[in-house]
This record gives sequence, structure tokens and C-alpha cells, in this order.
Amino acid sequence: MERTLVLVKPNGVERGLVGEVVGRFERRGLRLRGMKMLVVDRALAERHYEEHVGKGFFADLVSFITSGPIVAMVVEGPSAVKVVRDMMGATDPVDAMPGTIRGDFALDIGENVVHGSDGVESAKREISLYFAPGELVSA
Ligand code: IDP
Ligand code: MG
Repeated sequence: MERTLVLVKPNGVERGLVGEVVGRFERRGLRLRGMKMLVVDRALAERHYEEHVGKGFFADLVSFITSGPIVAMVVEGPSAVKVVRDMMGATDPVDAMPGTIRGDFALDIGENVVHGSDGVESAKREISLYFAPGELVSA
């Protein structure tokens, strides 16, 4: 079993796609272990995206993720990191396959609707940024 962090980004919340995104994971058989709505502040955004510090799109990335409420969730299942990434589709929605979340609901790389951790270690780090241990349930 693995756990991964999923965010419905501000444009996904604004467009009413939370249920669609959550429903896809639930119907796949993944389990929700924590979920909350919050507005990300600059400090959290910079910690979350620390691997991208110095890149040309970093300022826009922080500006976007802090621009409105997001929904953060911890999703659990076999190979959850990979399964979620596959269900999200490519980072650039123009390259994302139809049937994936980004391939069905996005066209702009900067506003690609969802975030999912890219590995087991980054998932642990990211989950701890958004959730205290007591906010997560176990099976
Ligand atoms: P990921 O979200 O698929 O893991 P990352 O490479 O970790 O992709 O990038 C984090 C986020 O930064 C992406 O989801 C996307 O919104 C944004 N991003 C990545 N590369 C670019 C780019 O070249 N231009 C603009 N935004 C980008
Ligand atoms: Mg990433």
C-alpha cells in the first residue's frame, strides 16, 4: 500500500471539478485517508514546490496555487503514486491522453487542474506539509 498527496488546484475548485476528480479515484478503488479545503499561503507554496525554485515559471506557479481555495487529499492504494499520476495524465495537458484528468479537463500547463506526488518519498514529504498525522485516518 502507498499513500500519495493529491491537490485539486484553484481552477479545478473554481470550475466545480472536485467531485469529478474525487469520484475518479474512488471508482478506481483508491481510498481517501484525509481531505480538506484550504487556501495555500506563499510559505506553504514555496515549500511544496521547492524543487522548482529558480525556474522561469516558479513565480507564476506560486501565484497560481495561492490564488484561491484548493482541495487537498491523501489517497491510498496499491502503487497509489503511479496509479494517480497515470490517471492525472501528462504535466502539459496538450500532451495528456484523453481519459486522464488533465487530458479531459485542461489545456494550459500552468493551470492543469491537479497535483499528484511524483514518488513515495515526495509523497511522504508533501503529505506532512498539508496534514498533521491526527488528520489522517487508517484503514
Ligand atoms: P507535475 O505537476 O506533473 O508533477 P512538475 O514538473 O512537478 O509537474 O511541475 C509542477 C507544476 O508546475 C506543473 O503541474 C505545472 O502546472 C507547472 N509547470 C511545470 N512546467 C512548466 C512550464 O514549463 N511552464 C509553466 N508551468 C509549468
Ligand atoms: Mg511534480
